[in-house]
Amino acid sequence: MSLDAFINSLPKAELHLHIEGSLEPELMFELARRNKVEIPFDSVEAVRAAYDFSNLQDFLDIYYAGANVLQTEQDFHDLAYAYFQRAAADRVRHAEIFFDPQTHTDRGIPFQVVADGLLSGMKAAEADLDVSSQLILCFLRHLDEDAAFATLRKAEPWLDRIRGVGLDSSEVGHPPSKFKSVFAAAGSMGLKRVAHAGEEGPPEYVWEALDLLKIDRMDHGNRSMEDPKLVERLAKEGMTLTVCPLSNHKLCVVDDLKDHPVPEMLRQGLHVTLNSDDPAYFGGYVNENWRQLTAAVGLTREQLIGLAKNSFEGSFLTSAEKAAYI
Ligand code: ES4
Ligand code: ZN
Repeated sequence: MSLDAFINSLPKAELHLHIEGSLEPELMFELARRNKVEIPFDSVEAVRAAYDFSNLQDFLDIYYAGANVLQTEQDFHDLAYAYFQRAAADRVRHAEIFFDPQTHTDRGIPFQVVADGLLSGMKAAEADLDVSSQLILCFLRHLDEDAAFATLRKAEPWLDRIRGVGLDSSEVGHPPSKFKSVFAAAGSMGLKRVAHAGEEGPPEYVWEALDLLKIDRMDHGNRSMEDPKLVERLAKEGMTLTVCPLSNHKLCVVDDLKDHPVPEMLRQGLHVTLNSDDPAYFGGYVNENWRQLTAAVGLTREQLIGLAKNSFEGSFLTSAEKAAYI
């Protein structure tokens, strides 16, 4: 079996996926038409051509603009279902997906529309495609902690259907410490905690995510590699890192995929998983991330099996549920 076929055949979980980042240009146009929303592009090709980023903020500006076409519960259902169809084709058996409620509530879309639409798409995907999933509510870190608390309050009626909270958006200048209290509140409500850290931000932000936010899983974490003591801590704790190779390349976190830190992370005993982040914007779904990274750095089949195992181990499934996959 070719290496590509081997990657395709491996059952896997996806643990770092922004559902708004799976909005393909074709669906963006369809929703713009359906909802009579203006978008600043003439064609699907023009949208794709605009996806040329030199850093995280460049991308975020376009990503938040794209999300404007999402208006109704049906739109959020369709967005989620389209992602799960692509994921199922990549043999994703379980996905823990991020959503950014503030991106929608701040433009007048009720939390209920977003949450119920996504949950309905997730339920349909589980029934039709046999992909299980959980929701992770992300706070936008460029906004203040009061806004995060207001979002957590809005989410209260849905907390039995939300697995955890996360932290995303512009990292530099918005350290994890800014969200210490809201993460403590979320933890006391029984929610899991994850945070983007060390994508563009320094190793200090990763320390803060561990010590102040008390995260259960680390999103990205690339810049941890600059601090040997931090790497030792992450390895000792068995902390799962949700790494996103094509995202890192598109956002210039790494200049060349050949220089991606995954091989060094594995050598140093880190629990790495491979994920697609915002697949509609970064050029590929999960298997494309696995394939391109493997071609660039030369991962072995044994390493690929380890990465697939890590994806289930690092998930928020119960031990019994994990045992069914691993
Ligand atoms: C994101 Cl790649 C990335 N980093 C931080 N926040 C995000 N939101 C969506 N994609
Ligand atoms: Zn992300």
